[in-house]
Amino acid sequence: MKDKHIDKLIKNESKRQTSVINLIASENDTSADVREALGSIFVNKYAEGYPKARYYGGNEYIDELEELAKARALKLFGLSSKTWGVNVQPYSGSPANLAIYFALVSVGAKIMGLELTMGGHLSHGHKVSMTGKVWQQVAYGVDKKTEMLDYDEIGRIAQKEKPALIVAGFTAYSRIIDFKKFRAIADNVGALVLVDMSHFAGLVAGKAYPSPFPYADIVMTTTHKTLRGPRSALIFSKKEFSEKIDKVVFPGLQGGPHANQIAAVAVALQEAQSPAFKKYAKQIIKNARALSGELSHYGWRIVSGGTDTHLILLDTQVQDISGARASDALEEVGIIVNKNTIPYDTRSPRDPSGIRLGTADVTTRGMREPQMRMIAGFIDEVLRGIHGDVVKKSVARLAKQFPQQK
Ligand code: DSN
Repeated sequence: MKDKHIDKLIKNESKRQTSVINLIASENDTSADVREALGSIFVNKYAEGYPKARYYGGNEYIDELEELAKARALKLFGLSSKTWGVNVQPYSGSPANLAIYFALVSVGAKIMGLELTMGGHLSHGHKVSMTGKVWQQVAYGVDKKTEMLDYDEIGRIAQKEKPALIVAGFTAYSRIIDFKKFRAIADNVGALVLVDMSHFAGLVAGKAYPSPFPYADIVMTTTHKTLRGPRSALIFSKKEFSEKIDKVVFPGLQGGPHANQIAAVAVALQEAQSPAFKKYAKQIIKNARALSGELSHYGWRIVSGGTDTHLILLDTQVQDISGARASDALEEVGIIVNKNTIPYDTRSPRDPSGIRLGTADVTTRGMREPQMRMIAGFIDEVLRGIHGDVVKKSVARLAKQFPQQK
């Protein structure tokens, strides 16, 4: 690359990524093919509109690309184009959720979503997000004792508040979601069900987690978490809602689609159809359970007592360590996590009581249960403030043994 400064930054970031153990639950390690498509010549092209209805000439290959991406998306989740539509143009998850609400929920109406500090997402109606300013959020929580969803309570809140739309699917909830119960709760009050499967889409694709499609009206997913694609988003919707959603995505909210991003998503969707990806999805969960089990064995408290996904919430406050301190201490030795609130947190989101861990990236790099047990040991030692230098060397050694995808 001629730009030496940017070239250096790319090389430094590449070195950083290969030399750490990345446990950020929303990140993954893309294939070289995904990155090649993302950096392809498609980046040069404007294609406002949809296939065969563009506002610019020269879109024959982009039309083919977008149709292919849509077909692959539907196929991956076993959907018929007769009953489901998919929009592959959203730039990312938050604008995708915004588009869904603008298309289907009247301004000022109620959106019901999991409270942010209990594992929800800003774009599920939180007051600091545009979604909480244009619409009213009705928040639900998790049960204080089990730290899991309490469907009776969610049903009671829905009955009282009569939301127009209920969001299921979260950023820091590690258990199986009963989509059928959400459907029944929504039907009782005439609400729509939006499943935000951004975190577990790859697990659904790999048949390692229940599919929300039989019960949802709309399913949104980002493509870069367990699905292992580039940063982007997809909106699946029952046919009756698709036209409205398409009109909000373009021209309502966005301009020209990022064709290079759509190309990279299409590559990831094809990769996710392979038998190897199914194995991968199952291994992510096995790894998360091994990591969580071993951390419990060392005496750490796992929120809700375990995990059914790629994600683990660890309560660090039980050992009198804040989430921020834990995250910083782990980063010192090359283990990358994020600080996270835990249900009924008494601390602030800037320095909460826990950390969130995820196994999507380390599983891509080929790590299995024995490595998860080693990592649990490293985390335990670092958080207890022992053997920092020794752990740092061990982390570097382990990371070197499991390089990123080529
Ligand atoms: N920021 C993402 C996450 O880390 O879960 C969600 O958008």
